[in-house]
Amino acid sequence: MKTDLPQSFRRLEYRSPNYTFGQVELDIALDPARTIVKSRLEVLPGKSHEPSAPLILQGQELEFVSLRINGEAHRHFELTPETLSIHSLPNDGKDPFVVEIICICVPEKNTSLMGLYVSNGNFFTQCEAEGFRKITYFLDRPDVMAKFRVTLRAREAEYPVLLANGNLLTTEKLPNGWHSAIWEDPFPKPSYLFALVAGKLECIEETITTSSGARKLLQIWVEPHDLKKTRHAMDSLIASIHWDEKRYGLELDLERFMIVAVSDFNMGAMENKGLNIFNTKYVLAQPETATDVDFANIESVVAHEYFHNWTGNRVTCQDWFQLSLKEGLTVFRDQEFSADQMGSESGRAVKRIEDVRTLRQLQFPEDAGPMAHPIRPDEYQEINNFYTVTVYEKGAEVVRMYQTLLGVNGFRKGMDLYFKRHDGQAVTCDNFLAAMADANERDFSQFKNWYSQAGTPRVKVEERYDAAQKQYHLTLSQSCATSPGQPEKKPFHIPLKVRLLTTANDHVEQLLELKETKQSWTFDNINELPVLSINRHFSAPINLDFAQSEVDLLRLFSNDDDAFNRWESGQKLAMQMILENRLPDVQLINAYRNLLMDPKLDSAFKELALTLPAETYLYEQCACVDPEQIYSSRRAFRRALASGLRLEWAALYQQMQTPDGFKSDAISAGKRALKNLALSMLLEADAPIWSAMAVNQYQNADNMTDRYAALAGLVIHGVKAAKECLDDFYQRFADDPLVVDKWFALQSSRPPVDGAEPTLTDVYRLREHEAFKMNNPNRVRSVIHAFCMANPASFHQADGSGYAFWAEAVLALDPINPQVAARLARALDRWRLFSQPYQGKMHAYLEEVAACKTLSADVREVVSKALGN
Ligand code: B3K
Ligand code: ZN
Repeated sequence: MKTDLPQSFRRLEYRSPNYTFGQVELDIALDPARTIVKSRLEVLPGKSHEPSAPLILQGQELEFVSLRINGEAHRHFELTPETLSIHSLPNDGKDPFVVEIICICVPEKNTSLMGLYVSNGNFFTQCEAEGFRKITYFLDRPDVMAKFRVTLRAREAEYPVLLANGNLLTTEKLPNGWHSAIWEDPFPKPSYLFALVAGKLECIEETITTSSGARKLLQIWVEPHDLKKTRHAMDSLIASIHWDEKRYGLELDLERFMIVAVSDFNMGAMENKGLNIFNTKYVLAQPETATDVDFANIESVVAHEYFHNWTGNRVTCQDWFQLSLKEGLTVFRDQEFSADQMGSESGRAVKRIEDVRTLRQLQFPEDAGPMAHPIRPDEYQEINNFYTVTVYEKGAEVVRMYQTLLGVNGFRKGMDLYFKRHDGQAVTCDNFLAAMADANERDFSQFKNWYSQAGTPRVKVEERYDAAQKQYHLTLSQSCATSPGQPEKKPFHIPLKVRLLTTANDHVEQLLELKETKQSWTFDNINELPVLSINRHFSAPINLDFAQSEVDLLRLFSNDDDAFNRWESGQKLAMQMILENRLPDVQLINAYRNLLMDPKLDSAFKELALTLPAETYLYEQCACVDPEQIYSSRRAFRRALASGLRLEWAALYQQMQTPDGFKSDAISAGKRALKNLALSMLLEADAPIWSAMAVNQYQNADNMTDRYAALAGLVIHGVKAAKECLDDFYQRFADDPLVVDKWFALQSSRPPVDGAEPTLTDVYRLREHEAFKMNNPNRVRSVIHAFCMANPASFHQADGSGYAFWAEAVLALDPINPQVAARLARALDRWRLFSQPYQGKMHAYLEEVAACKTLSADVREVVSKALGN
């Protein structure tokens, strides 16, 4: 009987496979309308093989042509839309046998961008998590690791370049204008790391020598007109390779490493073995077209994908529930890499602050909402929905906590043991934890709760100072709200860095390990009432419940030697005042002034310290969100900062100029960030006075950071000249899709402006623009996602118009690209947190989407979980 209930996959139902593969040979004749895939699979019985078990291969949207076993046509099989089940295997499948399959797929019709597809006339693949099954029938699961040899064939005039994983063995000219290339990957890999690329591409290349003295060829492949924008990505790749050798002793294991850029891509990039495929957004950069943030993102995504070569590819995941094993660890590695590239201690703090901001803005809401899941989920309906900020960013925080508990050297010992034990294997998060524990002889049994429990823990702080005994008593208690399917939580193992700040400056930082529900510590020889600095450097991903006085917070904001906590205290002060609808008082304005004018502090740090907590983070502090109230209270606070410090902003705007031509280093980027904040603050305070200066910056900038910041200032502050500059911007950059994306995104993410028409009116207009394309994910994200997910003040309208737009967009996108639609579907996750009429309207539109009978599994899971079904 067919049931309409969605299928759930459960972690505890993992079974090792009945069969596995030895050598895999693929022969792929590429044609957009009809690609013929021939596979030859050496099948072996799996470790726990059940005799006479059928061989069940996954396959989707394939046209089956033929099946042979050991060279003979085989007729004992069954086809469903998802599987090919083969019965009557030679000797009940107890001995190795060879399966040969021929099937056909249609890349030009593939708009989901999973499997084999066409973009700008070239072929690309995306196989993680389950895209390989759209190319051929296979054991498409990460614990089946096989050696691949791939023959690619295509018409040479249209597809002169043919790339696949590993090393190029031969190329050959074929009859009728076709040619072929044979690639072999020496390392066994799961199917999700398979990749091929074919088309009219060119590359820049470099040869480098790695630590063992081996020569390696590095290539970055792009469309010919983009070659001039690849230098930064190449430099980032070289820096990543050297960093991994130095920090972890991990060397590049292939003779050749390639990155290819594609403009139609569901996410940022993909770590296919030796053939990384990237969204153009994370490869192409030149100062004229990319901002400082783009440059930094490219560096970190290039590093991330490269680091996967060891953490993900050499050691991979047993099943998809273990995704954080590779993603959390690799994000941690790329964060550490980027921090090291900053070149200074305060630069490291800047990177840490940025990462924590992301965590709080995106992951904390997820962890408190209907899609909350542990970093190692227990259940999913569609794995693509679990490439989440929890698995990635909270996963990285969990890895960071090992390093906090063990020290950098202890962590390295754990990594060494992990590779020694598991190189070439598909393993679990438990294996990683065991390596960390065993290498350091530590008991991490309680630490496992970070893998099994969702939700952001809350740590309550109580303090008491005993002047007579010169003792300071600290009591910490932890709790964690319930999560879907998790009514009770066990206590977490929480590392907290603390320091007691005194005038004598005589207490040093300590690491406390909170393991009980409630635990106390006594500090002796404390000669005066100290100010507590806790969770320094954000040593644990928690919320603090600590009624620290505003006087103490101000002291920390002005003096804490931990730059992260200095920033943190300022954020807390601002947050409290905004939530209470207060404006900054004289003391706070003075503290901001001192910080801004302190010559010892990094400009980038100053910019972060003066940036207010995001609206979505403020929402999470409320029992019942009134989005308009939060927006106006935050905006009023900002306006007060702008006008209270207008002399300083004007002075900084001049001081932070970088007149000697564009430089991309962190110091120069920090100056630009602070200068552009100053510009935005001046416009906030007195737009009519400063708009000419902003227009001037827009017109004369020699780099995109400055040009875009000026344009954004004009648009956001509703300056009349904005329209003309927006038109000019489009004209200038109309042939550069990544810049056109910025143009769209800026307009879609504009907050409400007094007297101007609502942003949504613009968004409807943008959707009709000649350059808008519903099947290009970057373009869709720059218009639709930017409005629904990065513009809370315009999205949440009391008349529900934003939600109506959302529902229509989700339903329109779903048949084209379920992954991109499902991401958008999550915009209403937190509906229960809102006041009326917002809450009721969101609920109604969620129901409307859920009522659609033909939803993809991706969107179905998101909306049904949001509705609590
Ligand atoms: N591993 C890929 C993400 C694949 C997403 C599939 N839906 C990129 C990364 O994390 O490096
Ligand atoms: Zn990754």
